[in-house]
Amino acid sequence: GTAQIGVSGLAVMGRNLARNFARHGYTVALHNRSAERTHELVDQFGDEGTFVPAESAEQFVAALERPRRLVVMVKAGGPTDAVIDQFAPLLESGDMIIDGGNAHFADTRRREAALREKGIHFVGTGISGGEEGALNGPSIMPGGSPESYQALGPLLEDISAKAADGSPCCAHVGADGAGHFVKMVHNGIEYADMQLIAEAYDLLRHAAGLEPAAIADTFRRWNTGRLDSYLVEITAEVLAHTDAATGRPFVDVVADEAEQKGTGRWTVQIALELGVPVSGIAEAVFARSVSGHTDLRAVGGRLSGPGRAALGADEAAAFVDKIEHALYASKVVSYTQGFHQVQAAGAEYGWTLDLGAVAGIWRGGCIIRAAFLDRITAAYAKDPQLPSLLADDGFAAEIAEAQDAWRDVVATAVRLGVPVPGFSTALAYYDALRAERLPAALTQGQRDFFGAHTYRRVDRDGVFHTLWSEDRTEEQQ
Ligand code: NBP
Repeated sequence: GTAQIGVSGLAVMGRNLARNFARHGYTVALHNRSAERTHELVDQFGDEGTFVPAESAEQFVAALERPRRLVVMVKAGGPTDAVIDQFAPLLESGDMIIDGGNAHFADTRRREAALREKGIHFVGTGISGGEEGALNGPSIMPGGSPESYQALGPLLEDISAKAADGSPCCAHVGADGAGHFVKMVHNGIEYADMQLIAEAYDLLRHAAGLEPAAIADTFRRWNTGRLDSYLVEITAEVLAHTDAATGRPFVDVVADEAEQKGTGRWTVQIALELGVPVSGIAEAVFARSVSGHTDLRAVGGRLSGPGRAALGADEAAAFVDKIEHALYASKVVSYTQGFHQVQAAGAEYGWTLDLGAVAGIWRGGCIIRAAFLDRITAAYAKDPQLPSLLADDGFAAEIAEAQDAWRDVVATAVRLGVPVPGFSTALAYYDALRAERLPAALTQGQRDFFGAHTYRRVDRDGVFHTLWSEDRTEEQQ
């Protein structure tokens, strides 16, 4: 075969990835379960590069140069297994299957182990950026073996987004499911970022008393500073938009029930299993869930609130700047938690991860792209063993500077009855890390009392139990 790469699964994502490869000068073999999509692609976009359409799996595999590189871009779950089962018997040792779908990393680990026995490299790859990114440059997070990256990396880096400094938003993340894991955490962080921005909007509107157009201007201004990011940019666009049918602000005619496809939920489920506190992402998932419970929210009419008016004009102007501090500090905390989760997964699954490189991959092409990610890369470059992003001097100093405003924003929100689960959980996490003593000591005492679960002491090594129902002497276990 002559094709350097093949794409099987030519719905929106696969079609655009295939075109992206072709536009970069690669010969691309094409395959889809139903051949119409294959023909459609060649009919519509055949002049963008060199395509080799295949009617069958056998033809597709034969069209590829060896070692073969097959990108699978089908619906995640059963369809991915079906396609693997179809191709695997036709492949040889050293060939590579790249799964660019939104697979659960545990499925990727299972598939990688099974194919490794046959000498086939299975490269679970997180791809972010939607349709537009697939065509013009996505953020690419490949897992799998380092050897496979040797053969695959140059092609993927070619078609990936480029950061402001020109470097590709693609790097080998780690073995087996590491790429899909990091993609999942990316989506969890995306949920948290969106929730924090939503809380800032809610306070700008209901505490500072601004209208959507003025709030759009505020986000536009923030987007020129340390909050410079794709999500803040589109927030301004959405808030500035007027509904054509009613002439009202668009944000006021949209039903206030947020939906989700599930990757945020996965992030939280796995964080619970790993024992990693990703409270910002969890609150973001729960906030969407609360918004969707119309039955619960109907009860709200009977629940009393503080009955406070918004802030006065003088106070409001200063409060706007404080919200920027609260948003930034909370964002630093949610990234801290997300990176902790990636780091913990690395230890659990034996991945060698470069956390600074992970931040680097997200600088372009994906939803959470932001100037701020350079700072994270720099923090890990300075100290690859950083136990937490909050241990970085730069971030610690910025939060120290922001914290008075942050506390004031949370306190004001609480006083006015505006829900800020993201801002407040981030602050609680920060204060918990700072605390010299946590009430967990009391929790341990209770656990020992009712369940003889034992405790450790601050002054001596060992495990202890107090005979609570007897004479309350202490036994060393
Ligand atoms: P879909 O997720 O809608 O899947 C459609 C493709 O899967 C078609 O090519 C279809 O073939 C094929 N397919 C199905 Br369904 N069942 C199959 C089976 N049993 N055997 C073989 N092929 C089968 O496509 P998409 O929206 O382009 O997404 C592709 C992947 O990319 C998904 O995993 C998705 O989650 C992910 N995605 C990522 C992003 C992002 O931003 N990263 C965005 C959107 C999607 P047919 O044409 O014959 O029906």
